[in-house]
Amino acid sequence: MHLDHPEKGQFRPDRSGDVGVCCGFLLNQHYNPAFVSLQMMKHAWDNYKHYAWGLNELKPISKQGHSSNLFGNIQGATIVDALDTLYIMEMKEEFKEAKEWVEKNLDFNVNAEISVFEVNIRFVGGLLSAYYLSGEEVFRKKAVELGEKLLPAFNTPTGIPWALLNIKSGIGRNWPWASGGSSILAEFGTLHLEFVHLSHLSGNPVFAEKVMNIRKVLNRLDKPEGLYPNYLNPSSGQWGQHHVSIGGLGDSFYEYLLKAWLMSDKTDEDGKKMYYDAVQAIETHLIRKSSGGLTYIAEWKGGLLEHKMGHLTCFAGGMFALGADGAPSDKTGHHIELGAEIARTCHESYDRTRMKLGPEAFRFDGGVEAIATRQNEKYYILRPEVIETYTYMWRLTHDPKYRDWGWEAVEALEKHCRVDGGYSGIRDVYNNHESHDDVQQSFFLSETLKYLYLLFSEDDLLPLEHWVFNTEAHPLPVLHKDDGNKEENQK
Ligand code: DMJ
Repeated sequence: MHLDHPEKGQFRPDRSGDVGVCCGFLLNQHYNPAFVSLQMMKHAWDNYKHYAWGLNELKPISKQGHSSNLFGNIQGATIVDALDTLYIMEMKEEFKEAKEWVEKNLDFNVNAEISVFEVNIRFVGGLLSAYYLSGEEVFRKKAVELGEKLLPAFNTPTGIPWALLNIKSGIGRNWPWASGGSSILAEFGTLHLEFVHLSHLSGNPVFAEKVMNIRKVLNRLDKPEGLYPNYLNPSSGQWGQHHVSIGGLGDSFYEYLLKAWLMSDKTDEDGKKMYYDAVQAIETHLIRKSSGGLTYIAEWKGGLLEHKMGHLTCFAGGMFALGADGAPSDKTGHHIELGAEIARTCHESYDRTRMKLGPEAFRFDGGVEAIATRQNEKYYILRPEVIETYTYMWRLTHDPKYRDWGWEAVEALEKHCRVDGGYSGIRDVYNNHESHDDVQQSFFLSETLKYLYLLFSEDDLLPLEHWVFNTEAHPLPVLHKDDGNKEENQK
């Protein structure tokens, strides 16, 4: 059976269709793509609720809860991560039950070592968005309470926070695998948006001060070739290994420089300069074109290039396009073009697999282009970055191919990832048969399905002039300067 191509034109969810026929393959003639994304959300949510309610994530094959040590014993990651998606999709009953769970059960008074980054982007970000969308005080209170719990992470000689923190004892440390005891660029560099909003909502400047200090430390340091290494020691204030990546370990640091500037209503000149300078260095040293004409972003290891691009790196297409508007005047079109080229490369990485879902990493060497060559890079764990880039590209260009590509991803997700008990990642996207990893990641609900829904909705649903999405796709409002936020934006 095959899914018909969706009719173009009306992309608001159409609730008049017969929902009952919507399972696995969506056979309803009256559907539209946004409605399909909503049905996917319903399937993911209903199964989580049925089999793993209150736990962090769902194992959709074994139909039980899945716990990740990223959140210590804080519970309910899927609920908090999904709150805003439920709200945006107008799943009112589900939002209500999620809110009640947060009120009664979300508890941060636990003896738990957590990842500061993961808890910030999923829990703080999820609560902040839920507050801004719904106006429900409980979300604001919980976000600020959790933000306060994270503050001891900054108790290091430089103020660069630890990666891991016990939120009861306040004792922090770094990942044992990180070069020279370093903190990770994409982790300490991905707190800015949420912490600025925590200050805004609590009236307590301490949150914004902590993240502005990270900026200061970074600005004092020499950068090799203008690039930011992934590792920085929080005690010595020196870089660790000179590895640079726009994918894992580096990615959202760059995203947050741009978005900090956008979220400040374009008053955060420092963030703006850091972003455009970094993009310049990335273009010079990391971006390459394959002989087959595909633009990719390589990884940099002490001056040598590894011609590999991660699925995570694919978010950069959307970032370049989003930043095009502020680029130096002769570069605006160029940044949009760069976004389009990265989107095309990432689409190729999907198209060149058997399942039409992208691998974790793909290479441009040894005679291949945009294909994973190592077995341990062939998996797909329901990640959002490629769909995220399609969504930005659609919003910023209205080229219909981005909706077509998004629809291809919907078909592939329905065919290979949807199982009775929810949605599962896949171990090898080049294989004929699915081997499921049995995890429904919380970011599938917060990001992948939200970006799909936005891709197929009108532009006035969370317009980009008024909202920035944190790296977990939680929308945060732009702090407009005419609302008296100027001072805060410049702290
Ligand atoms: C998400 O938690 C966030 O997007 C993060 O920035 C990177 N990884 C995952 C999704 O792939």
